[in-house]
Amino acid sequence: MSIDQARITAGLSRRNFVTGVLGVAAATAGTLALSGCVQPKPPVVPSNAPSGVKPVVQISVIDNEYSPAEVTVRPGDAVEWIFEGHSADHDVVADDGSFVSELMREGSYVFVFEKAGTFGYDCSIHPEMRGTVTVA
Ligand SMILES: [Cu+2]
Repeated sequence: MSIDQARITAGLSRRNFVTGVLGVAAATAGTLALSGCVQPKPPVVPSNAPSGVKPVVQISVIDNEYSPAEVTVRPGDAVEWIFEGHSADHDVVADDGSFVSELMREGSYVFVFEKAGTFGYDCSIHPEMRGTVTVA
């Protein structure tokens, strides 16, 4: 190996080292930023719907939104979320933990709302996915 080649090799490995350190620092900062605002997901609440129940409203869970995002039902009505996003798993997590689905890419989750009120929910992976079920 000539002296020039040795210098080039040393320069390259130093650059790789710096890039590596910066990469670790960026990854650490990213983890800290995430853990700062994302709450741990509450426990999954299995569907409380009797078999054969007919949902009054169906909400599509797609990448990356609930459609429609706002629905209104009556006490005792069943709401069904149909998972049909193709690029990511999603779930339905009530702000108060009263209904919480598994992370899914297909399938559905049905929940019967007995109590009146306004129930906000989001996706544990994509906090920008927001929805509201109003029971009145
Ligand atoms: Cu999601």
